Amino acid sequence: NRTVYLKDYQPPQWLVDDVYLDFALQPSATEVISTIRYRRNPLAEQGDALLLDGHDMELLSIRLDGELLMPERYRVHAGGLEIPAVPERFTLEVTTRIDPQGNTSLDGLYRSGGNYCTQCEAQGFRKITYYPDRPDVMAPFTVRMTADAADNPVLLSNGNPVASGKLDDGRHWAEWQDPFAKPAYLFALVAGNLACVEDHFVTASGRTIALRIYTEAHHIDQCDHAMASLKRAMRWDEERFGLEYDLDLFMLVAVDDFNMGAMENKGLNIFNSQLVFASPEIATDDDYISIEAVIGHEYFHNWTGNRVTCRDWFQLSLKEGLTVFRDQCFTSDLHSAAVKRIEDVRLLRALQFAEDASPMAHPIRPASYMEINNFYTVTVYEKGAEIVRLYQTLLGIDGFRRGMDLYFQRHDGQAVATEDFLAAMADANDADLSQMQRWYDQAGTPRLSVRMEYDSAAHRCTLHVSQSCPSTPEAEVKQPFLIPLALGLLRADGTPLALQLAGEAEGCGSSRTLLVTEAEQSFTFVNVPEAPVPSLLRDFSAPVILDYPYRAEDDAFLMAYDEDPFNRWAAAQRLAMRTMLAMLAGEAADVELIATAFSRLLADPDLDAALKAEALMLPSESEVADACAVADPGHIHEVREQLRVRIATLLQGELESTHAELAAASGLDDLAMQQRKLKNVCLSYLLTLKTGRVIELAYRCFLQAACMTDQYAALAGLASCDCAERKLALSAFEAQWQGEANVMGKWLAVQAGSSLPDTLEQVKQLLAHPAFDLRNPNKVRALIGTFALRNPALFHAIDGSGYRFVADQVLQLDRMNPQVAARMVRALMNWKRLEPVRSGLMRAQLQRLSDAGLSADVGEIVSKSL
Ligand code: B3K
Ligand code: ZN
Repeated sequence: NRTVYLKDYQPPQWLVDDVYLDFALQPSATEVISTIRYRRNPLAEQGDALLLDGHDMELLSIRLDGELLMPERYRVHAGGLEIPAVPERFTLEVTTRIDPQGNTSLDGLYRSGGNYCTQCEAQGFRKITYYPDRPDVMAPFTVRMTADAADNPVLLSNGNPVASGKLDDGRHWAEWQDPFAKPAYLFALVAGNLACVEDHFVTASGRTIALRIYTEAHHIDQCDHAMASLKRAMRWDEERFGLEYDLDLFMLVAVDDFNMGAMENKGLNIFNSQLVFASPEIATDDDYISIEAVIGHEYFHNWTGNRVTCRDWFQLSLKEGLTVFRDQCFTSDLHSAAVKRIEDVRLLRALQFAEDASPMAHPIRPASYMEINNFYTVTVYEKGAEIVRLYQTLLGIDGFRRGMDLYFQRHDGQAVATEDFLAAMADANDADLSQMQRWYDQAGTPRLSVRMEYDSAAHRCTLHVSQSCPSTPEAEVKQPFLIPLALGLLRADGTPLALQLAGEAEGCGSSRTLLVTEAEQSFTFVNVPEAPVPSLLRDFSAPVILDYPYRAEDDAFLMAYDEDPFNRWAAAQRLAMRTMLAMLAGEAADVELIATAFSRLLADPDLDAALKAEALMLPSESEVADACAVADPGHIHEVREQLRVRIATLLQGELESTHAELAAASGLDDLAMQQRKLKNVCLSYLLTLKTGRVIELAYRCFLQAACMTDQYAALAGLASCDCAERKLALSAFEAQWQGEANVMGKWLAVQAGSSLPDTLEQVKQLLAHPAFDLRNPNKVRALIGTFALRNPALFHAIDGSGYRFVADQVLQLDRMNPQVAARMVRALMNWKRLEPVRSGLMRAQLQRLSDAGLSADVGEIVSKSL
């Protein structure tokens, strides 16, 4: 398979004036006529050949300016179509035949639940017609479709409906026009039997926008939360960024078969139904928050992605990092900012830091790829969002806004590169941000080491800061990054010190941000009356690993007194990590200290319930594995469980009383959600005791649950207990929810995530259960994905059974859906980091895969891992 390089970028040879698409929709044989006006790009190299992308289609005919081309006038090869001689300007009419029903890759035009839908990002449009399928070719689209009227009463595409009508053969047609020039990856078509909820939004300038959510009729009453979220997102983008919606109609369609979360097609977002449907009975509090966040995310893409798009796919983070940052701010403004920050950082540390340390490590702007779909990663998305956040940390909220305003002023309607974003931020603020470029070009997680030196005679405190970054596939040696280091200094009584750097006239504030720009630097604070405890990297001011020689007592102290809620959480995580690493090394671990610190947190009247819950959740097994030079996943699981049992034993009384006090939390407001979160963390600790009494408690919670949050938490807890109540709860849940596909996904996931020894056997049996379907990505993620990626103890079984199972599934899946298979195969990437026995077993499965015929998607990951 071919590697594509950023350095080889060339502007497009041909530009498109407009696109007219005509679809004759039939499940297994859809004919597409594309009529496209091309003109030579004056800025590109000369040459008379027209090269178009396209595959997986049957080519029926080509007309150039009306003339039918005989086969000797063009060449069709594996990746596309070449017409050696074309004039300066011409109209090309291409007719292709495609098979939506047979399209199991869910990329291009396919069928879901008997309806037609599309997914074109990144390169699905080339499976619909021949086209220069690259984001820097932008054009206005007009789309006409005809379909059987009884099966497909609803016919949708981007933009505005312009005409429709009936035909005599039971078919009907509709025509849509999108006035905004767009790349082909934003094209969408939906046709089928769909119900619709309708609402409207009045923009800041007074325009009324029609809002429609389409779904199968029996889900129509589960769309209220999605609609309310959409309206909140529209309002928020106006208020925070001055950005208004630009068409008169905004449509959102929910489908069950979808490779990712959702897609921002212009005016016609298509969503995985999991991220639309909600009611307290079927969706957890976390689901509610993610639905709101993803609806926001796709809506925000209308400006960051659609109006200003990417020049090429190496620039993916230009739209994704920025849009994730925007959706993070949206959630943070609407709910608890501290909790949102903690959850985002938890995810970044658990998944992105691991990716940075894996064979697939890449910068947020990769320099090369084999399969672009493999680069929709936590690095491009979540680390990308952290890098956008750096601008805001450096420039302030207002400075960041000035940069955004300039970015849109300069680039509206263009396809641009990450350098253009950097330049807009710098120019709007008259700032030199050139060092920021390194965050785009260098992969790896920098380590920031800080050492403190206190001079008691001079009352000076010096922080010696150094940064380093490990080698990653793209580069051995790294240049220093620009790292904002937010910090405070605490006195022994827990109060903050006023911070005054040497050379400054007076102290100002108790929190400030130092700029680390070099490999080694020192910062001296004066008027420091006693040796302080530093609170470093407040609010996670940069995506780095902090290294400071904190003692366990310092962590317990910061947990209790830090002004920065994020750092109270970070101290709790560090204390827990330290305890687990000591246990792993067979050293004495001070469990009393951590239990006392947790107990103090639980009793703190000033701390909200969600922050308590976050602090009580120990770092995950994979985070512990990342902290070990060589990981033994079995031992890590044992140690983490042991620590949970010991904490639960010491705090049983408090956990029970907190659980009881919060039992009545009801409703969907933030307070109730926070209380349920803490309540269920308490329950999960209590369940580690596995006594009849706690099992009974959990089963009662399951039976009496008034919402999915509580029902699911109790079920997930029981799923890891070998008891009669486990079976009862699982079958009751199944009986109650067999009609709700997405809820059955949760039922599969709790079983795949169970720590009971026969979990793999259960998972294998569930493959044959009617609730499972290998063609449905949600079900694959729920069952196979949970086992492979979120159940390290059993996935890493010492006999290699977990690895073999996942490799088996990847092989099967790869034949139908390479994108989903490529997600699963990532579980097998990190054999080099494991102890020798598992390492060999995992590598053998990779080798076995490599010897089989693989898709480009899976092939890239396997070859880079071996
Ligand atoms: N832009 C899409 C992701 C497309 C993934 C293609 N393999 C969803 C999003 O990030 O908003
Ligand atoms: Zn996105």
